[in-house]
Amino acid sequence: MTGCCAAVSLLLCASTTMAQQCPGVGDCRKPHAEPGCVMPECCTLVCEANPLCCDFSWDQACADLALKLCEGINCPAEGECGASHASPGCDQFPCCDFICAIDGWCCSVTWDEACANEAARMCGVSACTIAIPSDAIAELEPCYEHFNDGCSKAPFATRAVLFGNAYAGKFATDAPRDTDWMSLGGGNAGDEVRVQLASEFPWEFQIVKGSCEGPLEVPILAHGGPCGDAVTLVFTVPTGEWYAVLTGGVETRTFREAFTCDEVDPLAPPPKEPPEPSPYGLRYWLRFTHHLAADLDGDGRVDAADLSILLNAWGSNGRLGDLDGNGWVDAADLTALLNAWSL
Ligand SMILES: [Ca+2]
Ligand SMILES: [Ca+2]
Ligand SMILES: [Ca+2]
Ligand SMILES: [Ca+2]
Repeated sequence: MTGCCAAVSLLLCASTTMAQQCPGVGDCRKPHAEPGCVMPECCTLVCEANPLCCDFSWDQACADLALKLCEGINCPAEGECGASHASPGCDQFPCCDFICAIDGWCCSVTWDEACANEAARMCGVSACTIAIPSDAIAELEPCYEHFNDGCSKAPFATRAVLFGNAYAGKFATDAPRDTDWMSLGGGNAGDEVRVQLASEFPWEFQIVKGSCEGPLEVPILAHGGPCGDAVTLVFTVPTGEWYAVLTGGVETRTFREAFTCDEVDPLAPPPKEPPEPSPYGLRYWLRFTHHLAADLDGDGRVDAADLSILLNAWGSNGRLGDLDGNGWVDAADLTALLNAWSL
């Protein structure tokens, strides 16, 4: 026992040495000569139960205690964070802890290629703040509420958006995670849509088609961010019922944890103690613009000039004028053009 313990109570001494020894060195699940072990939370739990593990050495009794008390605490563990390995967890505590918070697979099953890629991309990033356009319309969906989560959360609801306007929103995880579903007013199948998008977190953008009863198809799936200038995505309006959906995620996983709400509503507090704040911000903005498929000369209107182009291409297999994409310019295309006629 160190000298301090002669003068102060054993409890105070134990808590002092615990603070000094956690985290220590050595695997918490295996005995080793040094006091303490490498997983901070597990080390603290074990030493609270048995201060000798932090005073003298991490013996078999301490290792046994760790196996009993530290289930689910897996960081740090053996193996480089940036390389895949069979065992769960990796050797850098903050990185391992963050990746495991958003991707439980990495700490419960195996640190696979996806975990290594997520670590390479997300560990050590610093938060950024994006500039939201001053004319952007606010989402009015508090964190932990689900006002526009489409088929993800009953009752079905979406955010109604119009071409040309900018819309701001926030993404925070909870159970279930936040998904922002948008219904676009206007636009016909075949029209080209551009989406300008910037966010403070890695985003996942989808075009979802069909009804909640199924089948739901995802003809467009894109990922990007965080930070930097707005990117522009281009897609074609599908036929039938469809929605644009924005949420957080990377190619390998969608985010379900670690994006903590930054607003606290006393009437709707978080359902559980939130995890450490995400290294990312929660805000995004986007703007949809569109180009009418039938606007063949691209002047923003469907009128006689476009009709003339279509009639000149009549019967040909040229792409210009083939609005329904069946390979020929014919009566079906003429009907589509007349239906899109600008008033
Ligand atoms: Ca939202
Ligand atoms: Ca939402
Ligand atoms: Ca035109
Ligand atoms: Ca056609």
